[in-house]
Amino acid sequence: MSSLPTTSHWGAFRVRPRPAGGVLVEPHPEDPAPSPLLAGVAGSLDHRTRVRRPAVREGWLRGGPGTGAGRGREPFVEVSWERALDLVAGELARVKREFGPQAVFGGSYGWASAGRFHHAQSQLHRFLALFGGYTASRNSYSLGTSLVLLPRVVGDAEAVLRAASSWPTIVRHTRLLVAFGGVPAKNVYVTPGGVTRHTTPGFLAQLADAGTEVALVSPLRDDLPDGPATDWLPIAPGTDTALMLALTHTLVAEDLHDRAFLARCTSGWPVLERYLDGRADGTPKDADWAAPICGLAAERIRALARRMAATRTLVTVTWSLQRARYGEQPVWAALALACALGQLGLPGGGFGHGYGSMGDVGDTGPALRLPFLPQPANPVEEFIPCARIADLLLHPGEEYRYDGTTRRYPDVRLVHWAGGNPFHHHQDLGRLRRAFARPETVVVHEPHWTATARHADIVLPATTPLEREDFGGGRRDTHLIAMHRAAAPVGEARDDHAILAALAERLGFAPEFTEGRSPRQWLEHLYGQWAGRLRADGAGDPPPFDRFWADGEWRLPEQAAERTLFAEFRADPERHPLATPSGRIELHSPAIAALGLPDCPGHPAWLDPPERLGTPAARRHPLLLVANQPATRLHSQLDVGAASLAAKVAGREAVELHPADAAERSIADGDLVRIFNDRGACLAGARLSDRLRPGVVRLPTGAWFDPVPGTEPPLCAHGNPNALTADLPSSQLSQGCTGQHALVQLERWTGGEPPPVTVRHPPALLRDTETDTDTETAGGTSTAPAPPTTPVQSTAPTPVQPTAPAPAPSPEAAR
Ligand code: PGD
Repeated sequence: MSSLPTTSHWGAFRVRPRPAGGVLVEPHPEDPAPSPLLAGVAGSLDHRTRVRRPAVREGWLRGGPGTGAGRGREPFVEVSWERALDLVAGELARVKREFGPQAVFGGSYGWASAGRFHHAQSQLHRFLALFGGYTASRNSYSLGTSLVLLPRVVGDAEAVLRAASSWPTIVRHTRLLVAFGGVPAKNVYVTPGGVTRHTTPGFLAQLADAGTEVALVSPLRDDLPDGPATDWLPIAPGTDTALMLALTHTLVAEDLHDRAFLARCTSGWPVLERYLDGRADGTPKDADWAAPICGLAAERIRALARRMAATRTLVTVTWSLQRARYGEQPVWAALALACALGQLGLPGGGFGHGYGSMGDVGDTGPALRLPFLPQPANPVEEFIPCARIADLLLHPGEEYRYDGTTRRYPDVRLVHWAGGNPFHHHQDLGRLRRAFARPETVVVHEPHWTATARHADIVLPATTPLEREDFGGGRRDTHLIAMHRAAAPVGEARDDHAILAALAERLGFAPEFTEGRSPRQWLEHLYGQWAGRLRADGAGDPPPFDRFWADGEWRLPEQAAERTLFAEFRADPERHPLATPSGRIELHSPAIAALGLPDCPGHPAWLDPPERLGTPAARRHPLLLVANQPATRLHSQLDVGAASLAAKVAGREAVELHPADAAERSIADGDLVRIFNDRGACLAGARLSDRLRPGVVRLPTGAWFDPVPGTEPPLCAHGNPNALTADLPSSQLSQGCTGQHALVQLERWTGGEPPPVTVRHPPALLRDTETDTDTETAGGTSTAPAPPTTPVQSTAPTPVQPTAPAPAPSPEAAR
């Protein structure tokens, strides 16, 4: 059979269905650097951890809403779709009737899958808005801190992120790249919605030929690929702001700063200068001051500042730096450093944010808006910054600050999640477990038995993109890709759209939700609208839908010449002011200062994070864990795929540690280790490496959380770092995620037979005797008392009995 087109967050690819079942995956023919994650696709598709039938937690089925203590601990009962949908519709209706729609949390943060129509959150948000509203969530775990800070200090976060110098410009003009957090090559394969041509790895390789030098400021040498001439400054984690301030101090002390640029294009420099030179607080932020904080020699800091002033320099900051306590500071301080150099707006100079954090930053693809599912306004105004999910559930009614406002957490009774894995993405998972025990009902749509599905009451099996039709593309993508269906849905899985359409039917608003269209008709409709807009704007002439579908893709029109936000502004700040109160880059923000926040003052400042090497907190837990993005999967997605499994050590997630730290603890490469602090613990397999700073250990995110029964705080048998991270906000300004760092201790496992990893098997599943005789009649909303259950599988990790392949559910029939 010929191969079928599709795309994913890790790029476009082609799929060849195999006669005996399953698929073969081939890279897109035009992709110069296909993602290594492609190796994980085929194995994940029909892995035994797929949710095959709707399932209800046993305690909820017996006791109804409000029995949350059993979440994540009890077996599930497999039920028919009709029963599951009746239960969910009944709960949505009950909660709205008794408490109002804001009692439904539908923020449902998460990456879900590529595909413009079947995108899980878009579907859920549309459904809940038509239902009468829901408590939403804002911003992202990726960039929640910068998304609040940047509009205040440069006027527009998106412009900084998307209108940055392109990679070809950097290769051509940048002579020195000072990369705080590096440019981690593993991340550039990923973009929301995907890119068809991964060009960044090629540009990174070209830096070497171009003679661009890189100052890699990171505790991890692997944050920059080998190749370019690299000066590795293995900074102590969480101390970049001190280094940035010291570099800026050196520029000023040695009169290397661009006074004219500071005067013309920034506001508040005199306030920052008083802080830098110590007039404000008695402490000059010079290289001698920063050296012991950062663990770098003072002379090295001064030498770097001089090199920066002598050549075309680009200062870049990865998003990981703001995913930490006081995460605003490194972003703001880097901007100030770039302003002091005076190169903002010059090709290949100035400031950039997110090179190496995502594939589309610096990409040259067209910045076109792709087709999208229309979203009705949410009638409920309540929202939370997404990383405050545990606070929301634990502290209804409590006040908190956000972006200069004081807000109150609503009282949430029902959580409806589709397309995210909070038991992967949130910090302090022991605390999140306590939080998730509180709502009356938790509904999750998931393809896999993730930890989030296991902490739900009602789990609805969702298809993956290979099992449905869609089209997709990412920001800066070169193609719109037709996503053909390549496999029958696994088990009884249904598309999120079909699930929500069936719920809307029960709740009486199906015509508004579906608008009478089948998914294929939606695709044609959205494509047609988009093509019409493009033609009207003179931006392109897409082929008719049928032709696009048959061709499998459409090459998007080339974009106009590169234009960066700061180029126009620099040329004439009077005529092209920024959208800040002063119209300039705010190096001191009177508006932020007026908020009086102790954790985010009015100018970039060194605020000592609670967890860093060498502080009193490090006495008991002396190692600094960096919990960064994984190289072998996307967040928690594809963790059961071949690429991720091949990288496990001792059957667990691999933790990298320096040979000196290993020797101190009698740990050899490949040993099973326990990593712990007061919040929790996890098991991991040791990998020794001298490519990280001594005292630092690296455990990437995304190993499926596997709490050992009866452990409190939890011991994760698999190696999820969020068992260890703190659930603290970056600050009261942005309330962003701070999962990047945690102090830990590490020891060789000596506890005998270690607890097994259970998450690669489904949880204990029971069969609903009512479902066995279910006549599958539609309609009605019932929360009838639970019937008796019979075990089909008593204890994990025995796999559930394979079910006979089910016919593909028809979305139309589900309506
Ligand atoms: P994913 O693993 O992508 O992680 O957190 P996020 O929740 O986005 O979860 C997506 C889920 O959606 C998966 O379980 C997948 O199976 C499911 N899914 C996929 N397709 C579909 C679909 O079509 N329908 C349905 N219903 N479900 C689907 C990521 C988050 O983690 C992010 S963005 C960042 S940047 C954070 N990074 C860190 C960090 O650096 N350090 C720590 N400690 N923690 C972090 N957490 C954050």
